[in-house]
Amino acid sequence: MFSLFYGLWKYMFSKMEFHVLILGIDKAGKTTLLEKVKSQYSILEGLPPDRIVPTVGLNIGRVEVSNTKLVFWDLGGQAGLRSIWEKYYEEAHAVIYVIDASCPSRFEDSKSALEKVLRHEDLQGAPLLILANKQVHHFLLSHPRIVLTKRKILKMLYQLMNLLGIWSS
Ligand SMILES: Nc1nc2c(ncn2[C@@H]2O[C@H](COP(=O)(O)OP(=O)(O)O)[C@@H](O)[C@H]2O)c(=O)[nH]1
Ligand SMILES: [Mg+2]
Repeated sequence: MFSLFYGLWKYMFSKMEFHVLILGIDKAGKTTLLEKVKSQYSILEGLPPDRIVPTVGLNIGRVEVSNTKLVFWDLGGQAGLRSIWEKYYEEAHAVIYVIDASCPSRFEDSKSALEKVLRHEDLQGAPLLILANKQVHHFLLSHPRIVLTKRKILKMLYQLMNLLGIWSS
């Protein structure tokens, strides 16, 4: 009887946990995005942009938003590392696909990597959020800077929570 009540109590009060994959080709801005989300939502400081190095394995970020645990998996995007992505698909609840909007010469590479992601059977039905990163306004072109503002991060997480069915718009 105790275990029945304990199970029910755990079910009612444990926080839901979702796994979110951050994918995209190298240098799209995936790790920068993760660090921004971390600095916004956890007590741990995110890494400043100048201390972010190319990702070889996996970066993990855990945050709590509105009583929900979000676990972000940021994977390396170099061509030789993309075959690892699919190992995470089965356990992923959603995908954020990051594109470097300031680099048209790599759009084709980014597109074909995304098409491969979309074709994979383990991701069928999983929500996809595409982030066109590094959109710099023309008046900022002479002073490129990180444009992932707090407002944009909040908007992105809001959309993600909607896609996951946690909030409805
Ligand atoms: N201007 C600008 N640069 C960015 C932005 N996000 C990332 N970067 C830069 O793009 C480079 C690659 O970023 P990184 O997060 O390592 O990309 P990843 O390989 O996809 O993880 C770094 O020099 C970042 O500082 C952004 O929103 N605006
Ligand atoms: Mg990275």
